[in-house]
Amino acid sequence: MMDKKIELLVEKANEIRKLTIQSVGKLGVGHIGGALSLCEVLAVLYFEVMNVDPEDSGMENRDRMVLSKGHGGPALYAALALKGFFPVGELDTLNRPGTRLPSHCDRKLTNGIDMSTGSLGQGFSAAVGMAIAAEAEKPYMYVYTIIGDGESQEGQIWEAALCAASRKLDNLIAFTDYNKMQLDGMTEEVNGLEPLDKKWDSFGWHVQSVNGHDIGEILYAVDNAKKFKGKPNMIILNTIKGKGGYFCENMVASHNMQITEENWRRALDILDGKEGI
Ligand SMILES: Cc1ncc(C[n+]2csc(CCOP(=O)(O)OP(=O)(O)O)c2C)c(N)n1
Ligand SMILES: [Mg+2]
Repeated sequence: MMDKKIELLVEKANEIRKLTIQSVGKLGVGHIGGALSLCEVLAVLYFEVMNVDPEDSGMENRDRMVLSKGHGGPALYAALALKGFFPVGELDTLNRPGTRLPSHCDRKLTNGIDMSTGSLGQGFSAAVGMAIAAEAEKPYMYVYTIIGDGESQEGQIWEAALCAASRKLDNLIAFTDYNKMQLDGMTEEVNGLEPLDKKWDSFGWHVQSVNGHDIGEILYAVDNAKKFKGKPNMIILNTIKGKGGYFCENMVASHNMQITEENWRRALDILDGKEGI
């Protein structure tokens, strides 16, 4: 029998996935692939792990989260809305004029967003900076951050990685969304990262590698990371770009694609078990 906690988180990930497909689908275009690979980790972070309070989104002692691959914003917005940071109905304003939910994260616009991101590499550096500040002032706080695999080709990622390791930032828990695809191709063909786990290890990080769509594995890895002292943590999430969207799953073209009404409505039916693929 599935553990009750895991069952609930699987359900949350499913809700995040459906709301992401719906909001990007209603807009008709967007970064659907790299949003859908994040649903499970966001469910774990926002519905189990992180100390955040939607009633007091600026609370001093909250954990911080930086979605460094800021184009995954739509999935993060779905998680924040479900958590209660703003009404779920507001997701329908995604990336429209006057919205508080632009396609890339903006901390000045959106309740619950800790860092503005979109320029690849920068969010990760900001997260390292937050962890340095937290270490000095708030030893109980954790900083979580998610980078992409294509994003990992940025030199800035590795500068920040060096800094975090040299300062032994064990309050930093980073994830790589290792969906093996970037904007215009397979990551290994564009500028390969393998062996990715060994690279992080040799940079002085505590590394774990899990199935990024398995809630139990993610939970276990975060728990391990919290117990580990003396090194920053990298959890490599082996994921599938476009996971759960029949029209975009495992497709490079899912990076930023047009979506028809039939696409998104049918995808929701399939996820609800009303129809086969
Ligand atoms: C500095 C910088 N260069 C280029 C881009 C354009 N860009 C946005 S997403 C992306 C691909 C990122 O790939 P990956 O990190 O694998 O994310 P995924 O698409 O898998 O979510 C690129 C090149 C950017 N946002 N910032
Ligand atoms: Mg990728």
